[in-house]
Amino acid sequence: MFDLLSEKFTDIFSNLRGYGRLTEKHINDGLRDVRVALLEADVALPVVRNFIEDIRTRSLTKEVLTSLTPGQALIKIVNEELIALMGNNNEALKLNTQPPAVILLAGLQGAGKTTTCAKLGVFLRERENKKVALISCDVYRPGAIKQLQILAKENDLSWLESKESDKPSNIARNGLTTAKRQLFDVLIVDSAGRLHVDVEMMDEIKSLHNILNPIETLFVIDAMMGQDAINAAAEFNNTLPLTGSILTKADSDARGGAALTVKYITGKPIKFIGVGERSEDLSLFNPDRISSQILGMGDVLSLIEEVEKKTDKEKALKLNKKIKKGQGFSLVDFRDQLRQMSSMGGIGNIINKLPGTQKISGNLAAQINDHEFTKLVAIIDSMTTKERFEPKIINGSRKKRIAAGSGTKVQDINKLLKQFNHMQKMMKKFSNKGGLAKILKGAGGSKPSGFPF
Ligand SMILES: Nc1nc2c(ncn2[C@@H]2O[C@H](COP(=O)(O)OP(=O)(O)OP(=O)(O)O)[C@@H](O)[C@H]2O)c(=O)[nH]1
Ligand SMILES: [Mg+2]
Repeated sequence: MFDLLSEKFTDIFSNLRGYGRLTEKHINDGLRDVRVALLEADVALPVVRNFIEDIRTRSLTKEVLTSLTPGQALIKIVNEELIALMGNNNEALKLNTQPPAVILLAGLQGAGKTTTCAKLGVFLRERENKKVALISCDVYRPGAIKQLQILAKENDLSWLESKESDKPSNIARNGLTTAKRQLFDVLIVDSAGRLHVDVEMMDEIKSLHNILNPIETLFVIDAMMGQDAINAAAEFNNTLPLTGSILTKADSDARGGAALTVKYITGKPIKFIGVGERSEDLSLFNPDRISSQILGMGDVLSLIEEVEKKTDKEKALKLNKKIKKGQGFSLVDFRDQLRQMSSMGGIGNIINKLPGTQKISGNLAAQINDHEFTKLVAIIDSMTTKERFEPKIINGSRKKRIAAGSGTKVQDINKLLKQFNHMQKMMKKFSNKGGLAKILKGAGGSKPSGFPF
């Protein structure tokens, strides 16, 4: 996702960071590159123009030009402007109405409407505890109704019957009555794919909207379709009182233009983002997270969440206490941390999410593969308890014994002890501040300062 922009932005900013002081020329050159990158990513021209001008105005101030870290100051501005462009915060679905709250999905053919109906159904059931029903008004594409029925069944969602021989307006009317009678909280309505230039079909969706009076009317937009989808968004927005969009197939799109353009064109926020074909592949659209990804800051937020989720809180607390008490960070603690990192999908996974590492992650991940983890754990396993708590007693002959026991070489033992020493120092420094999650939060360079590797 957003790989193209992320790569370009990383390059542009690493160039700018190279200057001690930024001049007006540096900024203008940088902005020219940003402009090209955005256009290549399929961001609509008026959006690009405004965006660049806003950034230019804000960056040519004394504050940025005389800043000691002008590159950082500029990134901060770009980050803020990107977030504003996408709508600042995630806008939740509004379902606060007399039930059933109707959600109508509309969009071009193949955009992902039917798939998204099921994803939304699962999301609302799991996250909001809603009793959800799905219904299809797509009587045009053979098999479309069946497709929704199968998805409903697979996901254990209620499906209200509709027939290809029936009129969409009838289906809508009857569906609404049934959903009311059966006390569903939410009714998600799938509609046929249509071209925005097809007057008859656009009239049809308008009349479906009138019948259903949905509280949410969402435009489903395929991230891969680029400019065409953007033009369609404008037309759908003219026809229907859209309340937002859902961006699909973001997992397969490297450019990200739609994410940056839709809000500007329709004035309505993107509420969700589809990131795969499975029913659980739907996330809330968070402008700040998307911006971090685009700026090559990695998906630090989700990494922190992951660390917090996976880190054994009790062990971490115990460790913190112990270090505070002056008992120090032992090789046993180190082994625990290694195992935890391993359970988070290995160092490759962690590094991928760290700031500025997208470009090098392939290399790094290969160098520090998970084999390395296993090796380090094996070495610690081969030590005696005394050695684990007092590594300074590990002399030459002990090293030979440990190496033989763990199937490694004496150099490996030396390397581990060095890494451990480093880690121990870092731990001392950070133990008062909350452990690994905090170390990662503070990461600003190409690798977290607390990593021993
Ligand atoms: N990779 C990926 N594929 C998706 C996503 N959403 C939908 N798809 C795929 O896109 C294709 C079309 O999805 P549908 O849900 O049938 O699209 P639709 O808008 O209902 O299509 P019509 O009813 O024919 O207009 C299917 O193969 C889906 O699996 C997504 O977020 N990521
Ligand atoms: Mg469909």
